[in-house]
Amino acid sequence: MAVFVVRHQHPAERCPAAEFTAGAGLLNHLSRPSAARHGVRIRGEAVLAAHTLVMIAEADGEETLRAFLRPFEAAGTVEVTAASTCARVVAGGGCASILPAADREVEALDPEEACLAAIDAGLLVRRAHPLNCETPLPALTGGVFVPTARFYVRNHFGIPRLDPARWRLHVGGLVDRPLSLGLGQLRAMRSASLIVTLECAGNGRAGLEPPAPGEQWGLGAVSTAEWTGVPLVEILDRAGVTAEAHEIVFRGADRGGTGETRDPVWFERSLPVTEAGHSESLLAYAMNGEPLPIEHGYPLRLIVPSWYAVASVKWLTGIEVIGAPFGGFFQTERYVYETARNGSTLREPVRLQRVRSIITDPAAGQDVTTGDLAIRGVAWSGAAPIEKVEVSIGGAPWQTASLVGERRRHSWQWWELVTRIDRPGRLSLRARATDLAGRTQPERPDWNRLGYGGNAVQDLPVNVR
Ligand SMILES: Nc1nc2c(c(=O)[nH]1)N[C@H]1C(S)=C(S)[C@@H](COP(=O)(O)O)O[C@H]1N2
Ligand SMILES: [Mo]
Repeated sequence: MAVFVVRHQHPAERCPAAEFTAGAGLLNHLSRPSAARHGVRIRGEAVLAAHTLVMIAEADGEETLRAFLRPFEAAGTVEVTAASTCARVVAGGGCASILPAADREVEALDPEEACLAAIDAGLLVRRAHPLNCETPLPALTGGVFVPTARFYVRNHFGIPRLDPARWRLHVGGLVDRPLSLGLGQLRAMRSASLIVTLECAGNGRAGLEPPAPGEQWGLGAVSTAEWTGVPLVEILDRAGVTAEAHEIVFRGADRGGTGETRDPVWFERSLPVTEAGHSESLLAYAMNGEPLPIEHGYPLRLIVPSWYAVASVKWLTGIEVIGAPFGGFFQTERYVYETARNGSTLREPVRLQRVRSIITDPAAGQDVTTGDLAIRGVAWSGAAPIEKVEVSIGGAPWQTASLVGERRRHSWQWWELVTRIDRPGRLSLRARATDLAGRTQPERPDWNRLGYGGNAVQDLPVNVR
């Protein structure tokens, strides 16, 4: 549907609204059912004093709308201007631009609709197209899992709309038995469920100084869900990985230009064979007990527990076993810690999630009162479960918080500290997690060119009254 602004004006002496039958007739004509019969949806209307009606309306084209507006043409003038919506121009990159031409081989969700649905669900949109949204921090601790509609969304391209009837997962390369599996076949296989925290390696990038390029994430590019699917090892066993195998490449159905490569690239990532063969990775078709939603990879995605979420390829269509290191764009040009040391550049791929805690309550800048104060949050680490979380209030020595709920290998742990605040003023709350492998959060982020893994201690200001 296209959006139009309509302007109708009539002479004061022939104002139809002043004549009761004509007025009522026009009202009926403008009613929702009547507009719908003409293929028109009226989004809003206003009448200006100078016998002018302004309307925002949707129709599949200008002709449809003009046909509907005929009674107004009879009463005066009608001006129709093609328009856009805020979501559409932001998704397209500005009022003057149109949306980038979609990759014709990949049918994708309408960027405007996807963006509006995310806003309606309460997500914080960081980029409208490709759609990138954070979970608001208070929603991180609302329930055992983050409700699916509020799970953060990270996309590099448009969101592919895959037809489950035609979709297949192809497994090939260095295997004894190439496979082509449909969704029904996968659902009939041995399944497993795991509670896994996904965190984007760029989470917290907005706090880096100097700034690093890429999505300017606050701290909400992290969420936890229960994922259900077929263990990856099951599929690899069926296919029979050969002795020459080195890495396993996972391909998503989404692709696009990068600005740095000549041709569009697929979203593809690899895992070392050793890792894939031992890990608890899942080929997930369900999230929080429901079919995977389209934004999160319908019909099938990889979940690599404890790794930064870039490894968890969505809209999976292919698994290819290769005999050499994979050189794809998202493997070697992105998701790499790049640091300058002694005149040369060190490059190390992003893998396990670094230890981190986030304060979810109170919120940054919130007013709190003197007396008892409960400070709560989540903490996780890819290397090992959380050992402790400490909190420092206004620069005072660290106090140990209590860990709440079950300790799970691949999911965050809730924590809580109830303390007293005696004096009013501006205070800084800080939380620091340490895992059972002895890793702890640094005071300052470990700066790297592309801004990954910045797990420095969060500094959260509150106003005590
Ligand atoms: N096919 C595909 N898979 C993908 C991505 C993508 O853009 N395309 N983004 C990755 C990154 S960087 C992250 S952080 C997670 C985000 O998963 P979510 O959107 O379900 O939260 O998906 C990963 N898998
Ligand atoms: Mo990410």
